[in-house]
Amino acid sequence: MNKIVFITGATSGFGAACAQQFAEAGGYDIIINGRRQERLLRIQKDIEEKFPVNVLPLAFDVSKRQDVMNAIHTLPDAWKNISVLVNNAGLALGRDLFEEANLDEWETMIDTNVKGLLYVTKAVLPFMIAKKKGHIINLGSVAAKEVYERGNVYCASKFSVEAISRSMRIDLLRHRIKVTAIHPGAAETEFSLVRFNGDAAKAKAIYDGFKPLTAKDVAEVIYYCTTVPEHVCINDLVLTPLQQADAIYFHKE
Ligand code: NDP
Ligand code: 8X3
Repeated sequence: MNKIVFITGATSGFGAACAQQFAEAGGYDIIINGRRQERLLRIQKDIEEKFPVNVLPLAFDVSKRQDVMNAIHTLPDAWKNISVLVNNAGLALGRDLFEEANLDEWETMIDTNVKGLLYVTKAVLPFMIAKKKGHIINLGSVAAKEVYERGNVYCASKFSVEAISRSMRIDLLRHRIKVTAIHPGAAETEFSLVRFNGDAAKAKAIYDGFKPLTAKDVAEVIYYCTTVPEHVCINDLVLTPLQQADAIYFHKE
């Protein structure tokens, strides 16, 4: 019987690449989440045509508490046996000085990156606690390690993911649940397009002068964290492009 991996934010970027990665590796059926139902259906079809796995599309907005609870509590029984939860759904909106930034954008980042992660985890945890086994993988960022100019609330939301991951790891020790925080540097996905409200030129310029990570690079590392022996937990992992040292220092050519 296949294990089950539940990936939030799987309609694009790291989440979509993770779904492909787990499917390719085999041994997992995959729950994919995102708000865009048509993309979920396309990804389900694509993966199920290529690999002998089952994919369950589960469209909901992670920031809507009741929708999260309804979607997860009403999962068919066979899909409740979740082994790995990848809390990946998230976004940055804007890159503005503190005094100029938009309050609605701040709230959306906090609601999605922090509260969304908490809601999904709270809903999934009882399944893992019942079997005294599970692995929660949270997507932080280099922005969880250093703040940078105009990063303000995005950085704060990722510092929260870092703190939540650390406290989860302590509280869930007794349940034998692993907690891994993954902190990527600059990766070319739809992230910057979303951050700059669809401005493709501005989004592309972020990656000028260096070779960014790809979604596949990050997905391979996430998957790797699930392959270490049962008694081993990778707690915290930072990966950056070769030309990036941390959230601030780049060597651009
Ligand atoms: P993408 O924009 O490519 O993907 C983001 C995913 O999150 C999409 O599938 C989107 O789906 C989903 N999402 C956003 N808001 C919600 C919501 N409210 N409910 C459900 N799903 C949602 O970005 P990345 O793949 O790059 O980012 C994934 C994660 O990695 C994020 O947490 C991001 O902060 C983090 N990260 C990204 C880095 C980068 O440089 N790209 C570096 C470090 C961390 P939909 O729109 O269909 O809802
Ligand atoms: C995304 C990477 O550098 O834009 O978390 O904060 S960065």
